[in-house]
Amino acid sequence: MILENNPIPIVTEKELNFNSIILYMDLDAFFASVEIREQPKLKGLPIIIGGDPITKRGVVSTCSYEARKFGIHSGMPISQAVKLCPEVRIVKSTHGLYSKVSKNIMKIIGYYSPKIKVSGVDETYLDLFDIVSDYEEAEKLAYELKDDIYASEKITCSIGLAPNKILAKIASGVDKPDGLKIVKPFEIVDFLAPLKISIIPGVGKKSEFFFNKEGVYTCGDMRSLSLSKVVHNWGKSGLRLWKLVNGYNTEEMSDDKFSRRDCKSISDERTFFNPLTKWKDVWYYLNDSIKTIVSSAQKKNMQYRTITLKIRFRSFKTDTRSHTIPCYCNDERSVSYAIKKLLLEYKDVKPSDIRLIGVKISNIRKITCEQRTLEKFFNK
Ligand code: DCP
Ligand code: MG
Repeated sequence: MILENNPIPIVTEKELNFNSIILYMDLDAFFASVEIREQPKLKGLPIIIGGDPITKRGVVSTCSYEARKFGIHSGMPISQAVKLCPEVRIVKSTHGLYSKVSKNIMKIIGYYSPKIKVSGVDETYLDLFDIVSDYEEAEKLAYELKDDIYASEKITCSIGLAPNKILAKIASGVDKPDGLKIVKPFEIVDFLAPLKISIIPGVGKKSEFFFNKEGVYTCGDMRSLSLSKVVHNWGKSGLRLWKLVNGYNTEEMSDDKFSRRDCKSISDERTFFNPLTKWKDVWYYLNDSIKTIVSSAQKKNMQYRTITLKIRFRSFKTDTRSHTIPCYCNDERSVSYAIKKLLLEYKDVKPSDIRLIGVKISNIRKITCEQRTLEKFFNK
């Protein structure tokens, strides 16, 4: 039974703990940003993506932030949007391009954490628990991610950093576009208090109406209600919201179905159609592969521990040998050393029997800002 004067009833141990740092990324006006990138003359104009520019039929997929100032939004009939802003430009959508951009961006994000949950074409959650040690590091990582995305696709995104997925998503929306908002565990209550109750995912128009009827407009209003009233009026879902606005962790660990993305290797291969006669020549091509891989990893700020040598013989038999070093590295010397060591195992083979050689680095992780600073310091 819940007592009126009991301030924190039925809050479990788990709900008092925040162990993770979650990053939520959402691209800004995604389809519109891609179209503006493709046609820079559209920059700064109110534009709509979707429907037919000639007949002005269909619905708005999305619109630029300039168009949003007129009250235009996704899902609105284009006829209505044109009434709100007669000079609005209507741009037909090019879906193939959006999915290509989305895939590229998700690949970049995958380099930052193996724990990634893509939740839509332009949005993703990353669990940074194993990657950073505090919010300061998480902030640096978030800025790097924003820069990487912009450098690659010339579009901006907004990021929320918070102890759980719900809060990270809410945070990402408050400084849009090109925003970065951090909500640390002890800031949750003050952060949520002025925000409309409908900001919480799952609170739709209907529930908002019922909350408003009871005088609950903001998260702060919800917080000021007694728990017994909340539970009496709105049952379990009310209790969940009450806990959220009071700064408890309402997310079960089992909710965090992050998939582990193991797109974590970089490789390079060379095929010799004409047989090589000397080991010196084999090494020349291997060295070239090593240089290509190391430079690609350095550009992506990746470190690695496992180095693999692949050899395919003229008989098409393929051999791979790997070497894992005790600590992460990202220099040419370590890869070269490991490959030389692995190559020694083939010293009795005739170079002319080799059809293909390949080098792969795996067991990869993104270098955090702190590690990079340390490396720079030691390499001075
Ligand atoms: N989209 C759509 N129809 C909708 C909503 C969205 O086709 N009713 C498409 C177009 C959007 C993309 O999905 O560009 C991503 O949706 P978002 O809700 O993230 O909206 P935007 O990225 O466009 O804008 P924001 O800056 O608010 O994230
Ligand atoms: Mg978006």
